[in-house]
Amino acid sequence: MQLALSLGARGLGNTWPNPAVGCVIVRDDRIVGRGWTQPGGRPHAEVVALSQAGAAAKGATAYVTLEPCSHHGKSPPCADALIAAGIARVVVALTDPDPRVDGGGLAGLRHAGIDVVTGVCEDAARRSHSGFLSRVQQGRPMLSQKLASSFDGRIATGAGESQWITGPDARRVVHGMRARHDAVLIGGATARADDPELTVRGQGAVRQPVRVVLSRGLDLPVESRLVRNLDHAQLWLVHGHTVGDAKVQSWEALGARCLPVLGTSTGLDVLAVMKALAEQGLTRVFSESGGTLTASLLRAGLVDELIGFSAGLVIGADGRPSIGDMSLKRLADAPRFDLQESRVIGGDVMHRWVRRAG
Ligand code: AOF
Ligand code: ZN
Repeated sequence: MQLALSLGARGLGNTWPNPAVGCVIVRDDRIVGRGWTQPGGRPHAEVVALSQAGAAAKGATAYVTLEPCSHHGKSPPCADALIAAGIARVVVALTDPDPRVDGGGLAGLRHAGIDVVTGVCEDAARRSHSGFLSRVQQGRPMLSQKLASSFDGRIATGAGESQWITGPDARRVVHGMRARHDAVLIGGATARADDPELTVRGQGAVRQPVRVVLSRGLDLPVESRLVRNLDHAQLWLVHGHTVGDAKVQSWEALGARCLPVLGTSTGLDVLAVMKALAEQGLTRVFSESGGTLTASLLRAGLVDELIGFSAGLVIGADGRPSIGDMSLKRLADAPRFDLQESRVIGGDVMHRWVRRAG
């Protein structure tokens, strides 16, 4: 199952709206098939592993990180394919909460006389599938928030200079993280200040994450780097309902997709934004937002993971903070995170934190 999990993880960022599943088929203590969900979400992992195993699948055990599907969707059900191939035993990490499956795959396998075991490496599978689980069960994608700041938590000087605070090694790691998410998100202020490209570079061939920019008034410069790569990296602009049709149409003519959501006095309703992104199929979003948007996301309880890169320079209180005003009075109301990982990367330190439940 651990091998199946690591194979499945190869698909992270590439399979949305589907989960990134892994599958290993073992016969007489030999691996005869390995598969993972393919880019765009199909073929499913089991289909890939079964086709590799061929006739050797007969009497074999299949290890799958998510319950095999039972619905007639865009491809025939994997549970049926496992049955037809003569698999004798199926070991599953986690039940698929998709209402079209939700136990139906396990029931079908058992009904066909297959020995089914569930809950193997379930916690690891829950972590690996957290984006898909969040989309299906909460109607929003999982959100990782990246912060790259000075020792004292600043992301720019008071005059706005921000390039570069962390070193090239940390920035390379960030590109790898972008690649394992479905989308990269920033606010209009960061788009205007940094003019970022937000693509994945230096990681070999990958499906480029969708670039999502939040701008209530859709007031972004047309001559930005974001519009230069529209042929291979999508650009979605989330804006308020009050933006005029002409503005929307001019961005769509450039190749961007515009998504209207509820606005607030200061920006956009960030929960509505996340729901809109999940409706479009996104499961894993990597936020590289600046201080104001980051504070809104945290305040709304939408940040599942915090990834902080801290550099050995000090900017001081007149610099721009990585997290803006949260208007917190009581520590009890502060969002709490638990440390998952800490690593030295080049001259910087990376800390990865996961939101504490409850
Ligand atoms: C599997 N193996 O590798 C994946 C599964 O739109 P479809 O027909 O491709 O079905 C998508 C659903 O299938 C998705 O919502 C999830 O429930 C399941 N994904 N299932 O057996 C896989 N990726
Ligand atoms: Zn399937």
